[in-house]
Amino acid sequence: MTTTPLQNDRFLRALARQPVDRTPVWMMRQAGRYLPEYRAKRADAGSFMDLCRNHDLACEVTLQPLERFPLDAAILFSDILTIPDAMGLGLYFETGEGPKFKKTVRSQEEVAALSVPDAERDLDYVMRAVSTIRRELNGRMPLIGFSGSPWTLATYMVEGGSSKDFRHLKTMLYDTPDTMHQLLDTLAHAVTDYLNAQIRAGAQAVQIFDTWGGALSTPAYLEFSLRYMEQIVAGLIREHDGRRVPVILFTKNGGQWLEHSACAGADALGIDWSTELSDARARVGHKVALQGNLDPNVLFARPSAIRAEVARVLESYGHGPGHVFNLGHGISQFTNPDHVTAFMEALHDLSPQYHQGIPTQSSDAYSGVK
Ligand code: 1CP
Repeated sequence: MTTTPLQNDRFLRALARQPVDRTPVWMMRQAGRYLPEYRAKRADAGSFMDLCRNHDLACEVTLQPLERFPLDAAILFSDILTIPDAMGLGLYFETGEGPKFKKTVRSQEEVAALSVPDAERDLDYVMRAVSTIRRELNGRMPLIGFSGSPWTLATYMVEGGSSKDFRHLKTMLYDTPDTMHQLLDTLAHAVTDYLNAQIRAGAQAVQIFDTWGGALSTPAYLEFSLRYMEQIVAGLIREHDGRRVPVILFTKNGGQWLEHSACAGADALGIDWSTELSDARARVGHKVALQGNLDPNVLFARPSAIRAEVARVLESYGHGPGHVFNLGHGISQFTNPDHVTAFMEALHDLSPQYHQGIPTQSSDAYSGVK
């Protein structure tokens, strides 16, 4: 694997709460259907999973948004549902619909029959994509690897796809919590192995997506979601190639639990746009960096409105290091790419003032990420 020095390390520095010249940015689903070049590649490939399984194509679509916009990180083009697929559940996507599984996991017997995939063997296409992207990036910027949280993966495995009410999942949680725990423990082992394999293949930071953690009560979030993310974080490779590999936890609609999430051992918390950054920063103190967040639907508005909202988000975090700007949750397929350009321009104009007067090249401050 390449050990080319990083030309742009703003993202890693911000995650380590070290000074930067401007606020780094990446977008959730930055490679996706809003880009005509993505739609063309996807049509060539045949299906979304065909794109993911072909490491050259996965690499090409990962790099597409980086050619258009001055982003500070690449994110692996893949999906969180690769793990349940590797467990034999049979992932498929029907046009215009979300993900679906041929098999579901609902009984104690079905949970007991699951085994943890060997990430390097059963998910080798993901690892090949990671190493290909890393090679092609050639040190331009860092690569983010990712996984779903055990709880979020369980929602899809138990329901057999996306769900509005999590009927089968909540039945399992309240009727047979031991079975639920067994499933989550198996998934926590799978996610740990999977993320460590991505790190060995070249991922320079990893994010755990807990998209459905916000569907839980407070005690259930702590017991069924956060606890397993904590277990994963404790098992992750935290330094690779002489550099810290930061971990970001993102619980959608998890703003009310930040004090708890900040103690899970991660370097940073992703927060969705419904949580105010000023409030989040005051609550987590110096424990973690914060990644967040512009309502992606702001991009439907005119450039002046986009700029005003970027200004508001920057002001909400305020001065000093520890902020990664993120557009989430998920850029809409109907977004005009020119509006993304307007967003980037606003951020590049407005963010440097929040970092002025803070030295960026102190060797002491830099040593943490090397
Ligand atoms: O081309 C297409 O139609 C496929 C749409 C698509 C894309 C572009 C899916 C199906 N997944 C992805 C890529 C993807 N998924 C990335 C790529 C990296 C990037 O460029 O940002 C990432 C990080 C994910 C992660 C993912 N998949 C999550 C967690 C983040 C989130 O959105 O909350 C979840 C929940 C999934 C499941 C999934 N896969 C695809 C869809 C449409 C969904 C969501 C289904 C649902 O809402 O339940």
